[in-house]
Amino acid sequence: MRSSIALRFVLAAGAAALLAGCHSAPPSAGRPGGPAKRNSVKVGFLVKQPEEQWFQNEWTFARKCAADNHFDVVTLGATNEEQVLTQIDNLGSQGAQGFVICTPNPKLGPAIVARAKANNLKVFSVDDQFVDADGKPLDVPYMGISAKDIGESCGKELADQYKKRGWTPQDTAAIGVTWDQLETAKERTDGARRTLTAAGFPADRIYSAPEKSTDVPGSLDAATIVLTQHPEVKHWLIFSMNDEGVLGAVRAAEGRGFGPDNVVGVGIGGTNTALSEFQKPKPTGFFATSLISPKRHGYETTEYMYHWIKDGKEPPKDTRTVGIMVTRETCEKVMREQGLL
Ligand code: FCA
Repeated sequence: MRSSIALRFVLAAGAAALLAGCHSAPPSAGRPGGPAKRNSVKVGFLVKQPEEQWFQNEWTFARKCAADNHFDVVTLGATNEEQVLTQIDNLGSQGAQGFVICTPNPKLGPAIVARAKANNLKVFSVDDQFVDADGKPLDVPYMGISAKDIGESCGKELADQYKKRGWTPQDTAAIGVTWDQLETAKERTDGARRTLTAAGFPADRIYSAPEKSTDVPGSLDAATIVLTQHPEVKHWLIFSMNDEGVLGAVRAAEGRGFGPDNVVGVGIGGTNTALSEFQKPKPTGFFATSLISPKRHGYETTEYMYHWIKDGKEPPKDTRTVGIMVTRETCEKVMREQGLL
């Protein structure tokens, strides 16, 4: 419990620092004889959780895109409605012409679109899709992960390990750390549940652990409740919407004496978060993750916005990116192949 509070404090302090220092422009790309001339395009990149590695990676690739194309990008944290609307006004008054955003709440979509229009800014949504009051997706360009397929691949990986290890339904259960209020999150965990049960794992042995925040402490708290309720379980399978959701549950299980021999966690995310877990001297219960692409979600979305502003070329309406399952053995190699290292 105490470590959970300490972790929350560190994360909150990190988030505050990021929010405070978030106005950044990319360095000019160098060329012999001096920096390349910047053009007048300025793009914002707003994210809902600036302390999360995924979003920092998106920013890194957004900045790279701006440096490569000699325009300005402004990376901003916007964790609630007030911040989102204020940041949009800020971008407008700074002379930006558009922004990419992972909204803190998809239902803010209509308000974001209205505020962008008032400031004469184009909008591209990334990761979490805008919805209207009835939950219907808005007609705004979007790039997200193929949430259903990726979730299903996590369930398949868990089922394969469950069978390979010869575990039985009597002494095995699964924890699904869930965040059902977000469609892309629900699609992922529903997908994992579906393939796990289709492979023969009993549905009534899959326990939901709804988290109160989508970070490691939120997942740790949610998973602890399930672990406490089921002291009879000997082996645990763990899935969630992202690596943080799986890591929190793996840490909670470790706190109760479960290690890599009796825990299999399969995350979604990859990159630095998973890699640092895989690079620990000894394996942990965090067994695998579906590596998704902050490069596509950061670089490509920013590039779409750039061409929309500069050349009037509208971005595709709906782009879904794939995941690649990686483990301790393959993560670094695949990251290298994908241009992530
Ligand atoms: C959502 C999640 C992030 C990441 C992204 C692709 O925004 O909150 O962790 O998985 O989708």
